[in-house]
Amino acid sequence: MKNYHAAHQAVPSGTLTRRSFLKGSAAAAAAASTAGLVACAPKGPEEAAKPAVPTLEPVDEDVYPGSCRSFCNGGCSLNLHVRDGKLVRTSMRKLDDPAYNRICQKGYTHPYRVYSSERLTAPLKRVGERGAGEWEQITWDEAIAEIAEKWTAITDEFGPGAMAAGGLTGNFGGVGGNGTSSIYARFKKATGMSTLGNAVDAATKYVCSRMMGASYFNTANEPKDLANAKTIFIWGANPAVSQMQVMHFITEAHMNGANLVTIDPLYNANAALSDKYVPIRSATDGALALGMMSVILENGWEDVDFITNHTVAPFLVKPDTHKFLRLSDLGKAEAGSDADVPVVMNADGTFDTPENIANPVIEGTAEVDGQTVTTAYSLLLDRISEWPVDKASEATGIPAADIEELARLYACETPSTIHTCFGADHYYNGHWNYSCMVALALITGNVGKSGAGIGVCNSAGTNALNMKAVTDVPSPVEKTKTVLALRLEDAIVNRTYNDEPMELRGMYIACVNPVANVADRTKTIEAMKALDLLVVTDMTMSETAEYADYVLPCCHWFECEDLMSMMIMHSCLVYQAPALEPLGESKSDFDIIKLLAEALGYGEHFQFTEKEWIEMLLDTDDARSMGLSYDALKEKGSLKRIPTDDKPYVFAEGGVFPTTTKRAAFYLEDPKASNDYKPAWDFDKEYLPYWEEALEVGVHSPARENYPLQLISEHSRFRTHVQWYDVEALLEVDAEQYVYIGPEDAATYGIASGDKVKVYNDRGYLVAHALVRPNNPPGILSAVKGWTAKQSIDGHLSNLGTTQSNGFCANQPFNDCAVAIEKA
Ligand SMILES: Nc1nc2c(c(=O)[nH]1)N[C@H]1C(S)=C(S)[C@@H](COP(=O)(O)OP(=O)(O)OC[C@H]3O[C@@H](n4cnc5c(=O)[nH]c(N)nc54)[C@H](O)[C@@H]3O)O[C@H]1N2
Ligand SMILES: Nc1nc2c(c(=O)[nH]1)N[C@H]1C(S)=C(S)[C@@H](COP(=O)(O)OP(=O)(O)OC[C@H]3O[C@@H](n4cnc5c(=O)[nH]c(N)nc54)[C@H](O)[C@@H]3O)O[C@H]1N2
Ligand SMILES: [Mo]
Repeated sequence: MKNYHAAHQAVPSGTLTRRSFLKGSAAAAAAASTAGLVACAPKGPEEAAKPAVPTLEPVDEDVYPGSCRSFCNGGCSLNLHVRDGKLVRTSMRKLDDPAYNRICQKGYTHPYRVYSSERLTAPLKRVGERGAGEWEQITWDEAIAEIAEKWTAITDEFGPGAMAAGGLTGNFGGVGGNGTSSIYARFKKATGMSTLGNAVDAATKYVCSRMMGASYFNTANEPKDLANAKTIFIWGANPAVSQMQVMHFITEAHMNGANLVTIDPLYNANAALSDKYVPIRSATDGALALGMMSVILENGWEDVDFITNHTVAPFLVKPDTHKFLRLSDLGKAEAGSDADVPVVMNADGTFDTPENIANPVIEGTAEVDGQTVTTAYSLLLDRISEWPVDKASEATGIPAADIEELARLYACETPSTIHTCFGADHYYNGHWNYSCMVALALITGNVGKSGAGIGVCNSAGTNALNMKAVTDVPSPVEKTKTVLALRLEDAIVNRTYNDEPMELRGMYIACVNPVANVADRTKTIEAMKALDLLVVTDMTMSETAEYADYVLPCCHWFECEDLMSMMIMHSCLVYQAPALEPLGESKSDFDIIKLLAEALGYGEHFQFTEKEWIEMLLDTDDARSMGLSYDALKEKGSLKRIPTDDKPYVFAEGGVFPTTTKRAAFYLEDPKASNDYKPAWDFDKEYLPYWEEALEVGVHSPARENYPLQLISEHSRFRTHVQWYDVEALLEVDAEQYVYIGPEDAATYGIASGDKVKVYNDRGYLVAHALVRPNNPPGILSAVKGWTAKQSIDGHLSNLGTTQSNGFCANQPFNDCAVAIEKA
């Protein structure tokens, strides 16, 4: 194994003083101007007479369609250029929708990954202590037989749920990867395994779906629809890094006159491009949205028609149960029946269903059966009235006049889009932040139309895929269990979950790397060590594989056939041809699952080829109507899967939401937690948009006493999480992980660029070189995640995060992380 730690220490880092920088830049400028002169000099006759550059002999190469499958959400289509069976380069392959034709530096550097010296080429069995790095090479037959024997011993004693399956961003392929339509999903059902619930990015999706009724990642319009926005708020996202394909549309919209605002505690590339940068105090986004709503209502900028006809505003809330008044309360339907819909009130005080009352009352109360019912909108107005602009200003650190201007822009210069991802999500109060932001979108009618929206798009909009391929298999359990990654210590070490005994004895891990990514890494490692059986399938020796009993080598994405179907940044299905032979003895995940299924006694349910799997998935009327077939995909490489011609997909178009009432809900009559882990749930905070401070980094947090600084994790421009860590070309431009610190904090703590610093709290530490940069305001450190322990000087970024999470939402609060810093 290579040790990049040694390599990067040789790189002179952060030693640039202002003086040497000036000297260097003067020299560079001189060189540039000389070069410029040469290039621009008029050509003399001799120059002009020179023969043209000789044309190159055409090379004999095959070009296959490929799909980049990590979950950066890009889902790019690639051409794989293969000579003599070797991948020599990758290039952009045109997508079926040309609006999305672009790839990134990661897509261009795959040959480095395919032929990385880090690739695993044979099955390995642990021979030393867990994590000691002592392995014996074994055959596939031995590996599968031994794993199956140990697996069966566990499930025979403790039941099918004692084995759990993990998967996340490694490969979102819909055939052999971790996509919802993959053979892995069928395997989980067939075996009755538990699922390792990753608890990442949970707040945004949970709130957007509970308020607007969509599934995971599916409440924004198709990215190219950003062209139709008049105002775009980049609010809790870093598209310049983490949604690179979308950044193109944001930039283009801005060049065509759209207002662009970035709301972020850190100054970054999005902020530099924007008309207005709003440095917000971390995790106070909910308070900002509430303050903006106050301003909007004071000025009458709300969209009354949208509120009345497309939200729950006119529904009447019963004080005792928090539920809506329904036909059954009026004796006109059987309680709980489909006909028992919420009623609204007419100006004359009568009640009926919304279809029968054209302009229902949205504000006020009424007496029904001796109790006072209140419209949901009045309850929202009460909540907003708790947040006058001055209070919001105090909470967020944003001047009141700026909040007023943000409110005006967002509500008046419409349609407005909130481009968000997980910036305000990765906090204990993440879902409350988003509950207020979604309410803001709803009261201004900035959802359900072109140029508007909030959330992340999966461009799903269709039922193109036949999920029977996944679900049509018997399961030994009634319902599979989910074990939150946040609760591994409970489940594995303490053997309790939800205050009940729990037996989680083994794990099968593919496409995920919990040791590197789950908060509080020390606890994750303890949990991995306490398992009876840990099997990891990966391309390289991940930090989780280091603790495994068996490591199975999977092939690279281009060495097997697949279909990328879960797309966020474009609208196409992307085909992967099996362009290369699997390296060494590596096998596709598809084949590995089939081998395991066979050995565990489920083989009869896994008798498919990749081609047959894709054909099963595309066996739907939607797919046929859009011409989606295996042969067409193979020929073109990608096919559009949105039946809207050239019109971009718009979520909840016309204000028709995929909820039972078809309305968006800023009031929830029956708030449900995102998970079944039941610590004390506080329902009072869940009915209406709500905000309170973050757990550790809130200004009043007790954690601040010992740990006065916040640590924000940045995602890497050059990696998707850990993937691409072994690409030498990228390591040349991105040689090490820094701790970024603002000039004020650097002065306070006596830290200069290039100093080795230790960032720490009770949970652990990270040692890295500091880089002083003005992007970081006082009180906020940041570091890019995705660097492996071996690439770090000492410690790990994931040592620092807390697993204390909001019970209702169960998201990992990566940025709700209080730390201190000192020179190491
Ligand atoms: N401190 C901190 N921690 C964080 C975050 C943060 O901001 N700060 N962000 C969090 C977020 S948002 C996320 S989504 C998670 C991501 O966490 P993970 O999904 O665990 O990310 P990776 O470490 O890249 O792990 C993916 C693994 O899949 C492997 N892999 C790739 N392709 C294949 C394949 O075809 N087959 C198999 N079997 N394996 C494959 C890769 O080699 C890699 O080891 O991290 C979270 N962790
Ligand atoms: N190149 C690349 N692309 C990726 C990934 C990757 O690792 N590399 N990971 C993928 C994955 S799994 C995910 S989840 C997405 C993540 O996509 P994003 O959510 O866009 O993730 P980040 O790049 O961390 O950007 C979050 C932004 O929110 C800001 N922020 C932090 N705290 C707050 C806050 O309290 N309020 C506000 N308003 N802003 C805040 C941060 O400074 C940062 O600029 O990216 C995906 N795309
Ligand atoms: Mo993520």
